[in-house]
Amino acid sequence: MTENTADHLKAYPPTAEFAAAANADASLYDRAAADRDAFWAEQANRLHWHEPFSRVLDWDDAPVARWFGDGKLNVAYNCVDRHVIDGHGDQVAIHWEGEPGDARAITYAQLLAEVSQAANYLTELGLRAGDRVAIYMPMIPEAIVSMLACARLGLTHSVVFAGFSPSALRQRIDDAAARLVITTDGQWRRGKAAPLKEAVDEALIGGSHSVEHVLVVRRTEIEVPWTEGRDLWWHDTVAGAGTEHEAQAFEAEHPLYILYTSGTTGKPKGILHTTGGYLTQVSYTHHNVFDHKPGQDVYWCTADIGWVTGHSYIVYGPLSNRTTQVVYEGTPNFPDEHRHWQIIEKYGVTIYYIAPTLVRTFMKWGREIPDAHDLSSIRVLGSVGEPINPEAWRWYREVIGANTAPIVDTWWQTETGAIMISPLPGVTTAKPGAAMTPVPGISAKVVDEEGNPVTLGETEANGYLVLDQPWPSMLRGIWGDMERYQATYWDRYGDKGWYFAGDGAKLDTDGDLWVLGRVDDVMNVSGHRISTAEVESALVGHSGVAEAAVVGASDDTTGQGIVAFVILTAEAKNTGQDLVAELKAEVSREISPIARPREIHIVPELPKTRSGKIMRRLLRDVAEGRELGDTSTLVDPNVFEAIRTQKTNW
Ligand code: 6R9
Repeated sequence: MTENTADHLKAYPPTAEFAAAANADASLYDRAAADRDAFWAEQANRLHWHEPFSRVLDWDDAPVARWFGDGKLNVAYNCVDRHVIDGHGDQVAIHWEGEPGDARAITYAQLLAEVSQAANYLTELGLRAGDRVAIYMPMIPEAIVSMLACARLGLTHSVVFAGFSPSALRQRIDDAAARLVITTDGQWRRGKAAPLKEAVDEALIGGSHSVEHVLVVRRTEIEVPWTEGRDLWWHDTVAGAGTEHEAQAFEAEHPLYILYTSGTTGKPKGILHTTGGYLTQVSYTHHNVFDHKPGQDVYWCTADIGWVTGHSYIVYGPLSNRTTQVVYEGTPNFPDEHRHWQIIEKYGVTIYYIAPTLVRTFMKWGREIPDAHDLSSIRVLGSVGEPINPEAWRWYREVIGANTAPIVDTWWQTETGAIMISPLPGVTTAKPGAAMTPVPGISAKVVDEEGNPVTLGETEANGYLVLDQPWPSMLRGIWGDMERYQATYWDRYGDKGWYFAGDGAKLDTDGDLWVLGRVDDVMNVSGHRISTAEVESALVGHSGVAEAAVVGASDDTTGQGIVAFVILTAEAKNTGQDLVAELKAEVSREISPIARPREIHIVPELPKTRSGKIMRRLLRDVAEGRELGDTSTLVDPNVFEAIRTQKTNW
């Protein structure tokens, strides 16, 4: 298969100025390679340990690791108290921006007082270390306060995205046997107050054996159903609790949180993370990958706390590094498409971390929108969640980053807990669309079915991404199902002891790593392995295409045939057959004739999960004319009607 070599040739080295002031330098790689344990011990010692550790890694019980196992620490102390004690109590921790336009600036001293109040009240409720707490809240400060209060008390939180249905919530509450649910009366969505407490009540219908109380923050002031004795208002309870609370130390392997992530099929997996190793790696990566400078930068990660990116790069990583950050409650186009750029201007955001799907949405809306704003404060751009196509990468850098800001394309997963593969700004010469190399201290390989390293010759080599060494923020299991943990991640390369990430990847001739997407998104056409992401990238490279999703549909002759769904840009005229022919030719040109789509459907929308991932499984159902599978995690299940009725099949 020929490759789009032009993309590989144009690389973006750091400027001398950025490199000179960067947190990271190339020696990190050497030091990590020379003595991995010593390197991670050094990173762990960026944190405050109530009791120091003597052993770095214990892998005797593989695949369950113990990192810094005999050390003790308190996560919330590290994220809040420490900064106040060091004299930074007046620094703003959170510039919170509500959807309706209300705003709050919360300093580290105020955050400490609020977390202490919540910790005091949760203790009064009888919650004890090890108990589970479900958090089902929109992006408001109390959500972060709740997470930190749990961490402070050694309670294990399970944050459930507030867009999930009552049945999804119930499943998660039951699986973790949560004793408490923290929620809000409602949440703002495009100017309307949508009920949330009501959804909790629905989830608890028929009684839950585990839930004793529901703690409710008032946000929208809508009416809520109320169960006396069980339900409690935050403002009547937490808000009146004492503002002082002494943090106790917990063992480094004490559970911090469970976060559910959907597997390809079946019941969601409760990914379990612990404290010492997790905090070490989120803190270290946030410092080096985003080049974050405490007291100077204004950081904004636009994820929701319902996803791992919110856990690691809104709450634990940034706060452990004394970050001043923006937290925004709403969507990027409320009240209009200028919202993100207004927020960046208002707070002088310097580091901006989003998903590629958002970049492509901004492209669809048109560059005149960001161009109408002063975005000159931005100095680092981040990408996460899916492969970023070179076209979007270049647009992001040029339009949002003034053609100077480095882009860090960060590969990681709910399971890895923290960033694993990414350029380091100021160090790495980045290539559009490549996650590049594992960060110092992390080891990854691209291997074939049998576990042999893919060999680089004249061309690039494709294979599976594996992690061949344990890492500090790795998951410690699937809650309540250690067999599934073993089977999902470790059996595939069981004899080697490698973690199977479920992603395809390629190494280019420089040995740099490109993540191609989930393995089930890699198509096999006439024996050639072609990534859906590569074809999508080629399609989006055409000026008429705003977004594209590609699936492999079964084909009698070739094994799989490539079926593409595209949304056109506002300017592009749907010239029907001509445009489709042109797009097919474009893919042939950009990748190879073997990647030429069998069918291209022009559609008004693409089906996406609430975290912004395209549901290719459902598109495959459409492409193969099957009944649709489970659509419960879609943002808008009606999107399929639109696709079915409007798709034009050439
Ligand atoms: C953090 C997060 C994990 C899956 C992962 C991969 C995809 C994430 C990526 C990327 C290419 C990147 N993914 N980052 N693919 N380049 N920079 O997204 O976690 O929701 O668990 O998803 O997302 O396929 O396996 P999660």
